[in-house]
Amino acid sequence: MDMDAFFAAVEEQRRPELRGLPVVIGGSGDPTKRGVVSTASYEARKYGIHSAMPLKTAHKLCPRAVFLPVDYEEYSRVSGIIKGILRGISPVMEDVGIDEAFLDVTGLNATPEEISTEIKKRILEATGITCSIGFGPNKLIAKIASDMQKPDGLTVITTEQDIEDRIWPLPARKLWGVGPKTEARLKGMGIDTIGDLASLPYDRLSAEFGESYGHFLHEASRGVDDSPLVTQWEPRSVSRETTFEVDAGNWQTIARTIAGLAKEVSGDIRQRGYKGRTVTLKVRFSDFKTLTRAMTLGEHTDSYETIRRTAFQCLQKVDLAGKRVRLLGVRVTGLAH
Ligand code: TTP
Ligand code: MG
Repeated sequence: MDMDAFFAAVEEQRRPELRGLPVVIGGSGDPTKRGVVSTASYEARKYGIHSAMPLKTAHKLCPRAVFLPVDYEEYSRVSGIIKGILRGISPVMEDVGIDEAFLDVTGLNATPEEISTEIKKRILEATGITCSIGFGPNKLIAKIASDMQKPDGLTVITTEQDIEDRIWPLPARKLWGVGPKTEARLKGMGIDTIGDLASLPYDRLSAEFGESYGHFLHEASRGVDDSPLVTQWEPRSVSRETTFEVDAGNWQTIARTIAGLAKEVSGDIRQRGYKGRTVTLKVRFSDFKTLTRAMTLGEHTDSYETIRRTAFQCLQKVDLAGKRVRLLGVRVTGLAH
């Protein structure tokens, strides 16, 4: 989720007379003084005004635009309301910036359209402003999708075919982690789109960009991204983890261990009189690479069966092929009495 023209939208909300006018937020709000544009309303963008442009340039492009100073305090207050709404939809939220967040809605038993409608409705009711939402199998795709139909957009990218049809035609620059320098080098290699990038053999990319970044580009251009949501520390969670004496490669050993951890966790939360809504599985491989997979349930539970089953569903989202596991953990959050 990414808010539309966020600072400008907040200003237009508290000063309705500004609506529909070109509005530019930046610096002290005086375009004759030094300072850059923080953001411009969509009306102002029609004149070519954009973030990071000097205020003076913006003023030249559109002298009749309304220039306002940045009021972080107010934008942070509105941002807090929005993040609270998102957490109410699913507690697995990564807070990315003042107007942006990732939400893990796996297991919410609702369609992207239903979830999106609910989020947009609640945010509009509480703040009067609109946002754009992108759905995807991972953060990389969701982020790109959120930007594809602004403002008040909803873009759902779920299948391989969607990635080929809708992500591949985009300029390579739209890929997270591709900045202007990489873009220029890619152009020199005749690579313009994400699809062009995806068609390059890995060897070519690693020769040009090194193994690590080459690997990233290779995977990202195919829509592959395993990075977990970085959620905030939650004081109320119950977890258990265990490190194997010898790294485990056997699925049965892994499954038995997860079941054992789920049993301990469920016993613990029951004893404390809690029920939880989100189950997170943590897997650390023998190379110390660690990932988490979380699922949020429709209702709170303290049932061993449910926690175990949900942890197993998380396990299904982990690629174990050819890997050995060093550590496993099960955590339950979203606790309520
Ligand atoms: P963005 O989400 O990048 O921009 P936006 O919300 O204004 O517009 P869009 O509809 O395209 O998402 O950034 C969020 C806020 O962060 C933005 O309102 C102002 C601030 N910001 C800056 O202060 N400087 C910058 O260079 C950028 C890009 C944003
Ligand atoms: Mg935004």
